[in-house]
Amino acid sequence: MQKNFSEWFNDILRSADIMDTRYPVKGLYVWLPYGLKLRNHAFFLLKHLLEQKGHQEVLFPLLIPEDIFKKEAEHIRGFESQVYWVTHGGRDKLDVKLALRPTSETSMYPMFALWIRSHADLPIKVYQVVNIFRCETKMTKPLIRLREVTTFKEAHTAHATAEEADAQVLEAVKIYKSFFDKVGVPYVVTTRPKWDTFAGAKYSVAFDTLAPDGKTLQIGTVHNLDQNFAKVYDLKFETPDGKHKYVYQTSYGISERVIAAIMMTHGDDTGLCLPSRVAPIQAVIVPIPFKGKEVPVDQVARDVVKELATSGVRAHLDDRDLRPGMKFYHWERRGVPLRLEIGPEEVKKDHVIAVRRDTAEKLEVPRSELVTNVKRILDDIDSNLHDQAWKSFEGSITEVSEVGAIKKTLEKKGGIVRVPWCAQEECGTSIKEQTGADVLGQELDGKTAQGICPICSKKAKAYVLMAKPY
Ligand code: 5CA
Ligand code: ZN
Repeated sequence: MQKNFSEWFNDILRSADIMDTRYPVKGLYVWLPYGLKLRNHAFFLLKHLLEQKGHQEVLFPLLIPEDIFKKEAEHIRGFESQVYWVTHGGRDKLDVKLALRPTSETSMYPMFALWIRSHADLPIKVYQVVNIFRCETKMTKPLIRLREVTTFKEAHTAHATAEEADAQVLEAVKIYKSFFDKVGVPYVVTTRPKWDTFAGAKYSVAFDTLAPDGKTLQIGTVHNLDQNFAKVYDLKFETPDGKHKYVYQTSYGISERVIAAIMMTHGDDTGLCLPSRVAPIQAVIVPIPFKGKEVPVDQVARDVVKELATSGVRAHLDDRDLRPGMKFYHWERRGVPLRLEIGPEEVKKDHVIAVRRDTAEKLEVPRSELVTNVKRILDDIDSNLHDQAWKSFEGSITEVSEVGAIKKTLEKKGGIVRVPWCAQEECGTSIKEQTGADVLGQELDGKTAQGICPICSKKAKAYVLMAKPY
């Protein structure tokens, strides 16, 4: 899988019923039922975490009038080359072209201006999960680089002070960390260099994980927008002492790229291996009938499914007329975390055989303790997947302090290199140019730097992380 990651990924999308990639428009793909369930479970977790921290869900229109879209100069410079335009309504040319949102700052903030009157209206913390359109020029890839991002969770906030906006960035980082932790996807968090900051933001913080081929994948970003958008969209509020001030804003987003991250982080040569928290089916029950003993086996299998389902486990009975071995393979490929086998022997002994997808371990579970045991094993699978993924992720971060070694490490081993840096932008761009690798940024909670900058030989003030990104 490491060697042929791309092939593995494309293969598994179809054979595990995640997506059909044959839609006749570049960068657009079709979600299949099983994949869509996986997506829904993952985004349900994320929405729940946001709601717990006071974010409220909203839903804005897809179309943005050109004049409004073009108000924030930096933002436009960043997105202009990627915007799809609606120019006609039927046969008639529109007076004002309409942009298909590439992200929603410019559709939301004019409305925020109408909502915000006084300090009592702040903070605003909203989010939506929508489709966005970006005419990406880099090679498109299902789930990873789309032209229609179908699942764009974007949060937008407005605050009275700069400090509150900074604090909001940290809250967002914390929310994203717990989300990625829940699905066992390891990450580094960095402040992006100036040249890679979101269009219109003061600074951007990003989460990156690793693909099996050694390239990094940006799986989420948090931006401090400062007053940049507030000034052009006139987002003012009245302070308690009657002054009028612009608000401070943040925005942060995660897309279905995280589904790709979940798939590639835990998958293996057999197929997917899904954390139970997001698995569409958490336990699949496979009856192993023997001639003449079908009746009790089928009955027990039905009872087991019912018992699990009523106690909140997503259980599925595979009673198709196929050999058990075929069924095993079918569900292993789709990453179902736990398989329960029931044959005549199990009926007689009043237990079931549980087989873990992550370790292939076989366990006997007494019927009397079925539900508690299944739930415990599922939790155990999730924490095992999490720990395994972090272990291998940490092993792919290499400390390097010379230009030659940075290049060599990224070529031979891939992954991420941690480089001491003087904190001057010129040295950052120079490392990038000399190595051909990208600077992810400065680690958010990085250790104090030691050593010297590989470019200017001055004492290091920080570490930068570098990699070859997707
Ligand atoms: N308005 C801000 C915050 S919501 C924004 O648009 N940020 S972003 O451009 O960085 O996008 C947020 C996340 O969406 C990225 O970190 C990346 O994981 C994902 N993303 C961006 N573009 C694509 C794309 N073309 N296909 C799939 N995922 C994407
Ligand atoms: Zn330097």
